[in-house]
Amino acid sequence: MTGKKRLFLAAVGPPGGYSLVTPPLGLLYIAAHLREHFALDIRIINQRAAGWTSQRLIKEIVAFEPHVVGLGCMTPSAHVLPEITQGIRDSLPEALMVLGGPHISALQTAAVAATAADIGVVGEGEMVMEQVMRAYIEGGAMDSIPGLIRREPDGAVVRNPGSVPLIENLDALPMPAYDLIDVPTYWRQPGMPTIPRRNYVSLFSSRGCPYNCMYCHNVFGRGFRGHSVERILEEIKCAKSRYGADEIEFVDDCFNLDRKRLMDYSQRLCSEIGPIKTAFPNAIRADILDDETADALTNAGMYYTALALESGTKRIQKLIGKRLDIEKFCNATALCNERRVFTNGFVMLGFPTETAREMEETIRVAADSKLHVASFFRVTPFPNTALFAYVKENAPEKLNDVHYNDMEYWRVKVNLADVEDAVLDRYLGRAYREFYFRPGRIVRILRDYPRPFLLPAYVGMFMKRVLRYA
Ligand code: B12
Ligand code: SF4
Repeated sequence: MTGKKRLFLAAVGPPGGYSLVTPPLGLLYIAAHLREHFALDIRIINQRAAGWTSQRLIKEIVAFEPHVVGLGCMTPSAHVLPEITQGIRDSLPEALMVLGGPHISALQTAAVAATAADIGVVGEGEMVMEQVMRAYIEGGAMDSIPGLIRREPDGAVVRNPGSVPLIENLDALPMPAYDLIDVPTYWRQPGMPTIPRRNYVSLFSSRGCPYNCMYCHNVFGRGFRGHSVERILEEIKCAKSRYGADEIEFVDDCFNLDRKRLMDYSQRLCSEIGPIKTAFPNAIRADILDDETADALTNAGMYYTALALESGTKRIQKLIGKRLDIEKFCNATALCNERRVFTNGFVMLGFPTETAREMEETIRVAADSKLHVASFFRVTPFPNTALFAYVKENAPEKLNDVHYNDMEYWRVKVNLADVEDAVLDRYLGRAYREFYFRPGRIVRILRDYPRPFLLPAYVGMFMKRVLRYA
């Protein structure tokens, strides 16, 4: 085959409901890598950012007449994959259709079999997509690509033996292809921090996490691999100069795991570029944040961070494999509070075997901490996690209530805990009331919320959430 090939990459996610939108970093990394190796005409669409229905997405893909279509998605959006892949197949019978992303990594062959796609990629996509494109363009065999999921001529979906090694040197990957999306589109949409209108670019500065939380999807393995400080600074310079961003947002699994990298980064950012507004809606593990690293990050521009508590009891921390030091967590909230860094806590209620008393303790720890705001989630087991395996083995009947087709995850009614459904509901409501109805907290929110003039909208949103459970 000769000439430029057309590649359409889409992050699948129907609009509506729980519609947070962030740049599709996975696709941006893949596109950047592929165009270094092949002559390609690439189009990238984030379905939710575009606000397109599945039918509209199919129409746009078909109109582009791609040789290869790559679709990525998370499990709560996967229910639209059969319709989308069939729609593409009907109009473009020759196109090679590849699926990837967290949902395919979780459900693997079953995820591909449920669709009309040809191929599925588990885990990191850059190297495998390179091999797939090479085989497609040069006429090579897909069955020799290690770990690739593929549909055989008789329709059976199989997985090739072997697995693809993780990318050790992340800096060898080109910078995510932000030039292929309209960056300001993301500034106007609700993102991860509950702070609207931020001119930001997302960075994924490391892959992999050594912790072992039982509800987590291990997309990037347990070994921590970081981009160099040099590379992070290069991405920040580019975000500022090419896209006009004045803020960055780290969405790593654990940015502060490598203390030396963190300290070097903060020091060099300040001396070589200057501090930049920085949000960590993910990426900071609270019990390894100390005075020195909190200072370094604040000096470098950190003004917002999420800190995940999940449970306030030692027993549940051990059970779920997070093993967070609760005292150090509380200390980290105080460190951020002293530095006026707005903190958002993530808390989960309803772990398997969790008792009412343990939920009370978790709510107390969160409410007594110096977190500014918090979200209390109902524990939901996702396939191919240790949590899912645990529930399947110990209380399989509880999985009957789990469905993933609803983006409004707070409507999911699963209850894995050792309490009646009504009791879990009550605690979810009580958590918000106990957390928010404290004068000290309200004063701190008013003092530190990064966009004071947008605070009424924020408060309204949270009140709705409280009332939903009340
Ligand atoms: C930012 C983020 C979000 C953003 C949107 C992310 C986005 N733009 O895609 C928002 C806030 C909307 C979000 C929401 C949710 N998220 Co989220 N999120 C993340 C986070 C923190 C970073 C994503 C990211 O940018 N990663 C960096 C890029 C480089 O990685 P990547 O996207 O996975 O892409 C690589 C591979 O997956 C693959 N790949 C990806 N797409 C494609 C496509 C093709 C064709 C191919 C071949 C390969 C491929 O190659 C890429 C490069 O190596 C991840 C954690 C993580 N470690 O990734 C969780 C994560 C993706 N989220 C997760 C979950 C559970 C959720 C929620 C369900 C949470 C909730 N309870 O509501 C919702 C679901 C929303 C929905 N309706 O689908 C899980 C995924 C579980 C699953 N089975 O799908 C993750 C992995 C967290 C975890 N460790 O468990 N999330
Ligand atoms: S700390 Fe985060 S990324 Fe690491 S295992 Fe736990 S949930 Fe997953």
